Amino acid sequence: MPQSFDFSTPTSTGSTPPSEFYDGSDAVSSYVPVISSLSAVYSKSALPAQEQRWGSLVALFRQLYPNEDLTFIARSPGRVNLIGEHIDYSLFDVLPMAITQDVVIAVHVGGADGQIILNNTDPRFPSRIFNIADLKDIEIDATVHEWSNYFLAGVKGALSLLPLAEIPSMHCLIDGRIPTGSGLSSSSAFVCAALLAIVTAVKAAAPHSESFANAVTKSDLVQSAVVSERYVGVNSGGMDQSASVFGVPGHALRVQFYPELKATPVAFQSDEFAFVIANTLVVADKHVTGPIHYNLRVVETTLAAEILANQCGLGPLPIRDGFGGTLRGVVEAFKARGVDIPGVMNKVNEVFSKPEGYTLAETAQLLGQSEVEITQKYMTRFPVRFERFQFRARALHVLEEAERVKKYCEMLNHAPADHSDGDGEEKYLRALASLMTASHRSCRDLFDCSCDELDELANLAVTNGAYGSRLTGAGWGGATVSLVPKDKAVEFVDCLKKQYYLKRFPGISEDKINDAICITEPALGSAVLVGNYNV
Ligand code: NG1
Repeated sequence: MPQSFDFSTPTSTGSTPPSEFYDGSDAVSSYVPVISSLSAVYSKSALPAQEQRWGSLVALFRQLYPNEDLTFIARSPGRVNLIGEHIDYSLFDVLPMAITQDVVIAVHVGGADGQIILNNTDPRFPSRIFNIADLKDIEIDATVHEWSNYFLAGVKGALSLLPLAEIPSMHCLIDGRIPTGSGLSSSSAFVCAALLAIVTAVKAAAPHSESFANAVTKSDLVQSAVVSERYVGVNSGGMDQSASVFGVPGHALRVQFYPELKATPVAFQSDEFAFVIANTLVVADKHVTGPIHYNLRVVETTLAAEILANQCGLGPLPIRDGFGGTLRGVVEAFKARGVDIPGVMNKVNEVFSKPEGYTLAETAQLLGQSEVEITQKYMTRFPVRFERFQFRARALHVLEEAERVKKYCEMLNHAPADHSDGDGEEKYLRALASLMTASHRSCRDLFDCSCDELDELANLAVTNGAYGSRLTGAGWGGATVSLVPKDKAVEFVDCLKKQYYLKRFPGISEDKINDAICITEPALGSAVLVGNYNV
């Protein structure tokens, strides 16, 4: 018999939800919070719309599964990356934050049919049914663009985390509110939510067993989600999953991958600014364009690292996730030999002296390996298409961007003492934001991951009063993030509406524009919501 879902018990009085799940220590090793109130997830301003949305979700769930209890709802958010683009897979720190937009999965656990049933609130994604017995060795066909693949990636992750556990029947309704291809990590949020839903279902089905599900930490979820997402065809880094799972309200997250995964919440020292996300509405689907964009950049940076190690006699580099060496490995090896970052940059310029880039044959020569060997090692699981590798530009972007992240974090940690003076605060924010603008330029000129629309939005942002602006996420479309004075944020959004959206897309609806551009705040990461019903 269906039970009611209780969203009440608001406890928040400020504009952001209470950081009750962050005790000021390491945000990584703890468990995903189980909560009973939406006010623990969403800020006061976001709450009314979210209550309505969740209410509709529960109503639809009951319509679809009239005789089934709603056991729990798993939720994982998207993220915006403030700075540190395309450097996570080289194992350098990045600084994302979780956002309000998320993927939620309402689940009934424990039917007798041995099935996972997936329904989606979005009619573009038709229902899917899987027999759990067939999922043990399921192969995901990454060449087919199929929405349920992201859930299956979660199944793979759960089976690797809990190899001895039985997945129970799960009847699900999924609602995703992160626009796909917007650079806000809809795919990772989906994989994280699916993985969390499955692990939670395992636990709900056997609450008293000594199941490993009781021991799955946030860190386990992240590491498993990163590996799982690769089944969908992207050679992903770990930033998105980290932000989605570890997010802390009111904080950015400094995510470190070296020497091991660590996420440190970073508070903002000023409340005189806001972040505005603006979607270009150019869909950047890295699962489709991987071979010429994302996966190719992973290959270029990996080969650049291997070549530097070979040419500079650094010896074999530690291998990232069974794939290859990293530029972080190169920096560490040079550091051990007394060479600093400017020194490493000089080496990059020396070793990669050809401005036109490198053919596969030239790459083979620099690496001392055959073309076949290189193709097999680096370009077979995730195929790429290229004419020449641009090792110098890609490596310089990575090294410079990593330095910008360091500076940005230092600035966040040590705000100037003269905050009371308005000028001091503005100067501070401008300096912070100038790192973001420099990051955009580097993404555009060195990493070649921008596009005309992103450049236009970033420029419009600065001419309309933003302190700084940059593309966020993988690029080639998707969104920008701008740091703007708080008291001008609403006016700023209006200007971009007129100067970008209404100009480029005449006749675009108000709703579409409002979905595309928003003032955002750092939100809570993954959570499981349990109402006053029988778990
Ligand atoms: P998007 O495509 O914006 O979700 C991708 C990667 C990140 C990171 C950024 C670039 C995945 C799942 N996400 O993010 O790890 O490399 O590009 O900084 O591959």
